[in-house]
Amino acid sequence: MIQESELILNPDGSIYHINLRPEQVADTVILVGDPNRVPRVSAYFDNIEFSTQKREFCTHTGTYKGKRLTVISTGIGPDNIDIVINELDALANIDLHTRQPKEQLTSLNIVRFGTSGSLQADIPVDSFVLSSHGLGMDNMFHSYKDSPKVRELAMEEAFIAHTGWNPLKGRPYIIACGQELKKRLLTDRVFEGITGTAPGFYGPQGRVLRLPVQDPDLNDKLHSFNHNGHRMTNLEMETSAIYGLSKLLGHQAVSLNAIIANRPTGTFTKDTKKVVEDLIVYGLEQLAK
Ligand code: R1P
Repeated sequence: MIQESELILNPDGSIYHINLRPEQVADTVILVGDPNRVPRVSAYFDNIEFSTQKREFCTHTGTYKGKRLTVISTGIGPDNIDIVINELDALANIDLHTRQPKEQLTSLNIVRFGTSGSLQADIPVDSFVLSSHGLGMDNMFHSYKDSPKVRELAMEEAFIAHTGWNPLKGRPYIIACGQELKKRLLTDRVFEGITGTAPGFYGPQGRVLRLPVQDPDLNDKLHSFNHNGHRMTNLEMETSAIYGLSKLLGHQAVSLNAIIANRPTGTFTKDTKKVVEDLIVYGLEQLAK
């Protein structure tokens, strides 16, 4: 039995942070960073059967073209992903009354509709990237004992050697996306590659405002990393954590990102709203097929 201090429930029986009960969540879950993006996704739903918000975790559940979907905001960063994925899994796979894992486990489909910066000049602003892999520079996933079982260890070694990675920042980890779900979401419209997940927006992604960074050449090294034909395409702050926890827990996960900045060319989209809207429409269409 999982103790009350470990699996925390609110007085209404909902799980602690995301504030949801099991029946309020669909088997296909869309993750977005910004809580304001949730109503922009659910605006396309046929109906919204349930909505709630606690802190940065805003949720709408409904149907799109007859398919039941939940969209939930994670806020920013891998630490929030630890909360959201563990709590979504608990709703699906732990009996909240007996506080025991269920015998029959449910595999969720988890899709991120995010925003991101491109690391390649030929992946321009306003394009989409599907993350073949998440490359975590954030350390969160190392807290889980079985993490080596799902990581791409050879690719990690190549990345560490290529970048001369400073061990003070922990060991980067790499996880592949859910291959079944990828088949539904990858088309000619979308670039594919390794997505770097950083534990911050400025220094950890090589942005210098007033503070110099530990490795000023890191983004160039990310740009030039290529392992067996897999190159790094973009940087954001959630994908590796989503991929790692989903894979350990038996869920399929894919991250789709709208490219709003191009780091090599120093450009930023003229219309963030439009490219995000386009990604929402694209992702929903592919999920409904
Ligand atoms: C940083 O501005 C945030 O935007 C990106 C990053 O991953 C980070 O969460 O994604 P979202 O727009 O999905 O939040």
